[in-house]
Amino acid sequence: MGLNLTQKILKAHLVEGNMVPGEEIGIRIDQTLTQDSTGTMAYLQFQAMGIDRVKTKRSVAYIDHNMLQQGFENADDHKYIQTVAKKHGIYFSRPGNGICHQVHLERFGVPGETLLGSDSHTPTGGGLGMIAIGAGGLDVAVAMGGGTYYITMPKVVNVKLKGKLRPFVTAKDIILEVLRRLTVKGGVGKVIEYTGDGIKSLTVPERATITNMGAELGATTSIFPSDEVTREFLKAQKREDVWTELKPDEDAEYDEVVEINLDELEPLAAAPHSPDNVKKVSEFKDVKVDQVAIGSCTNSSYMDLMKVAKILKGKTVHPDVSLVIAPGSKQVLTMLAENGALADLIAAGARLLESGCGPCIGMGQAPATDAISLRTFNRNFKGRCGTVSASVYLVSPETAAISAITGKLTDPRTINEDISVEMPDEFTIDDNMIIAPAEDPASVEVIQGPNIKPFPINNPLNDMVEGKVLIKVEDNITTDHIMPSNAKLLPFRSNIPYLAEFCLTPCNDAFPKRAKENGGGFIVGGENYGQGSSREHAALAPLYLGIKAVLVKSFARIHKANLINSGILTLTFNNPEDYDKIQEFDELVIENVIEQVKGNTVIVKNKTQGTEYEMSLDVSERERQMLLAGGKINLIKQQNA
Ligand code: MIC
Ligand code: SF4
Repeated sequence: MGLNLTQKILKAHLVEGNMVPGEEIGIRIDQTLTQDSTGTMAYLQFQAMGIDRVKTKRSVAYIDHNMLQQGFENADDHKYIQTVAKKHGIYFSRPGNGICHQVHLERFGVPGETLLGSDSHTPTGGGLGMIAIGAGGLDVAVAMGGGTYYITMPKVVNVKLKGKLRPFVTAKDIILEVLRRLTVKGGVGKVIEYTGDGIKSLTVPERATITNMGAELGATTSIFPSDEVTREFLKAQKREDVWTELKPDEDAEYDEVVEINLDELEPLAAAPHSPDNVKKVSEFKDVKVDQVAIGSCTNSSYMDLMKVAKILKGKTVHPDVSLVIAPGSKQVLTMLAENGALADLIAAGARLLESGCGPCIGMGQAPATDAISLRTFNRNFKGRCGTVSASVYLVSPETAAISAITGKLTDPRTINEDISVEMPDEFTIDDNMIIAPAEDPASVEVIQGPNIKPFPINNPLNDMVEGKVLIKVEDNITTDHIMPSNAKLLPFRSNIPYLAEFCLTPCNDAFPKRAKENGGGFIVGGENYGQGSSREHAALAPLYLGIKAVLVKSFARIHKANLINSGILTLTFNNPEDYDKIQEFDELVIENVIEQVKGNTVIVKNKTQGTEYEMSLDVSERERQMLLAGGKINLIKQQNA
């Protein structure tokens, strides 16, 4: 039987385990990336491991998230990351150089290699034919030290793209269509592999838009083959030497097949407040728009912004709309400046932001009360933009640009001009904002300013775990609920005690206080608990607050791994009715935990209701050891001793 591309790359990197879907495998990681809002933790953890120099082929530290510097905090973090990177063999991409995923695609990604990033949109690299996976900072730290990365061997879903997109229908609409069909939990435990004659007409940045937003499916990653289109892109980046052809075997098998006919697609939009709440743009009537934001790791490439510039050229932004644009990288911004497109954007009234995540993570540009914001981004969770009452729609750059002019959500097919853009033969290349690691590490002093606080570490598991249900939440709770991030909180990503004060507050303001008053306890959740970001702060803050176990209907992949890395029990209800019966403030107890953790079923007693729940502990042998030890760091220390 032939192999699909996912299986081929995983096989070439397999260190442990059998490639049977559902079983744990260990893979070798070639490259890592971090960004600043998860990076400080990752490097503190890397330093705690006592390894001098990274053992990967390439590790890069980006500064792109926490760019507002209202106080010393973000600047402290930047300085720490810059110095720690220099000392330990990591390339450093300075603030202003661009969004990690965009820059990595341009300058570092290599087809067929594995990439582990402390950011959930790391799968952007799948657009180049990489197995690129998002993970918590600690997993990335271990990979930097040469350690194996463990995942559940995924099922592979083949999305066959047929035909060709019609004008004004875009790569964004393809991934929105996949989200419409599979939903935000449809990708859990799966890799989405794209094939079919339709991929030939998609450039690498367009493919990267699709693999990027595959994160919203909950998928382990998404991947395209590496073909002539990939070679052209790498050649234009003066990196043709890293190109290899990669494709599935002719007789490759897949666990599921989804077919999309590109000729039939229309411009789509994800309505508030979930990326899978997708409808045709033409179905929305009179959605009056207050803000349009263009950029993010999904849609900020040269090609995207050139199309936006063509639509805006000679026009003026609607008087009721604030249009903000954040180019994906210095390369993109330079090229727009060189060819005059930047002037067209400015002349039309766009507000230019520096190259970075910006409004996507609520770093400024929060919309007005009850405002409607159209964004080319990937997540529209309630409150993520910084304004809880705002409604965010996710759209393509073309839909965003035309809507900025008309003032309402508008189908871009109403444009009568040709806005096609050719892929450049050569991008403008200047890596002067990337700093290479030191030749002489001993000469580098790591500067750790006062914003950087130690991270919490759990204790080995007690034989009896008890406490109250401190909160009960519904399905699809995101890490933006568990550990909110906005311009006010992001500066404290290196300060867990402070962040913990805001843990789960979008669901219930009282949660941190309850946790403290009760000396910790339990969290109860519904399906797909912890979807979204890779931030391990969503596990470290509960750990700091004394959370011992999280009881849910199902988990999202990265958050579950982060909880286990922190030594927090991850239990799922065997009988979904038990979720309905359990109440906030119920007193729970798990007896003989040390013995129970060795098996797959854990009995949780509800002392208040006099009942008990049969729950699954669906973890690998290695993860059981971690839970017993009180987390990954304790286990590593035990093993080293
Ligand atoms: C996001 O898009 O939510 C982030 C901010 O990039 C996160 C990382 C973080 O929380 O720092 C992600 O996607 O992993
Ligand atoms: Fe940055 Fe937004 Fe991409 Fe996250 S999703 S990496 S915040 S641009």
